[in-house]
Amino acid sequence: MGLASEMIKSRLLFSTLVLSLGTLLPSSAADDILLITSKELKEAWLPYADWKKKSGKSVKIITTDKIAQGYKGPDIQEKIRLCVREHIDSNGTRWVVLGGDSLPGGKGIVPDRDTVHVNMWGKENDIPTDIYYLSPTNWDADGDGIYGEFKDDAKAISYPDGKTGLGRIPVRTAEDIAAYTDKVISYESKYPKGVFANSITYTCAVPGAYGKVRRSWDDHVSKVMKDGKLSRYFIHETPWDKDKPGDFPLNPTNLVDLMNAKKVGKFHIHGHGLIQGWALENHTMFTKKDIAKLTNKDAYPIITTVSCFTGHYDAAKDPAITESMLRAKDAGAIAIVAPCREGKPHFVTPKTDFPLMMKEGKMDGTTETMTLFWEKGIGEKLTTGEALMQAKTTLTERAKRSANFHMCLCELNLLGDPTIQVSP
Ligand SMILES: [Ca+2]
Ligand SMILES: [Ca+2]
Repeated sequence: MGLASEMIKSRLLFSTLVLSLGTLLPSSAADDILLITSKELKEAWLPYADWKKKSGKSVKIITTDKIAQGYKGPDIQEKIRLCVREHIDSNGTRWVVLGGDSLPGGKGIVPDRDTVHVNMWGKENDIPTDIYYLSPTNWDADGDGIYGEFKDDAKAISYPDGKTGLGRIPVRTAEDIAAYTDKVISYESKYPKGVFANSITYTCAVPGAYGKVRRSWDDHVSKVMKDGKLSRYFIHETPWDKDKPGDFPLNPTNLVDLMNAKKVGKFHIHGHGLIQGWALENHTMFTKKDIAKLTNKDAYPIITTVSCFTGHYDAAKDPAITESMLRAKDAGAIAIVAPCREGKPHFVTPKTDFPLMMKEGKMDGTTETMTLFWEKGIGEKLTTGEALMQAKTTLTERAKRSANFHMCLCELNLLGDPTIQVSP
């Protein structure tokens, strides 16, 4: 046996050893972060990966065409799921970043998995469900190619276990990635201390929702933000009212000023919305033209919002307002939890729960998910991706019992970096 074959033999032995020890190795040998993107955008993600490595997290970037070649499945989404699971199970992956936007019909940079849900308007076939990618099971128990059917696929649906953080950064170009990476580096190295870190503003443009929005803070988030500064920016009440209650209107100009003042690091935006914006007071709408007025460099808030369609990242029409907030250079937001479609109040028993929401402020599934996101993220010092996944873990039992909650867990995606702290 020659020297070369001896070397090959010992290398083989070594790789077998590494493979078998894979799960026991320290995190430096694991892929802490798995980032999935297209072949074209891989290079643009390298500075992001370098930054994460500097802060002690190992990163593996894998492209969708490598995944398409390396895994077996009926479509690219199933192959992505298998790839993600392999990394979680064998390489110790703790965060999964879907590094690109999606388009209808399994297209886009990192296509989403559409799941089917029956809503009050009939069948809705296309709820983009990023948690599918964490699932050990394939969400199509009856094998009909329709995913996530509440009854027929129940055996193959699994919700996040909270151990792996997941998020999608819905970028389209190398410029988007560079702008977003700058914001991540700023967030992790120059996070404003003091009032920005300790402030949360709840905006509410729908009087019928005041009750549950109040209780989100009073009964929950206030418990983990003990010295936190709360502001309620409701149509009929703000801390900035002068002569009479509500005379400081909840409109785009005032919201832009509030973000530019760099004094609030956490927002919950409650009210109606469309793909292009948040509906505010007096039929005004916060849109891309307002984002152009943002100058909140180095003070990027995290936002949760229940407003319909604001998280509709997977549409042919692009960008959604949340995408504009994330892609904005030197301005906007760092992470957003938003509904991709109607964002309706989800209840297990709507008949009795809905009146309770109106009367006592009982929180619906959407408001509860976002409240849990803040509670866990702040209280347990989690990253955004971990906080949202753990919120969903908490609601799993209800999702198994109720098609409404099943939809709730599917339609609320994290847009933004899942590896950053909710409260640095
Ligand atoms: Ca099915
Ligand atoms: Ca999009």
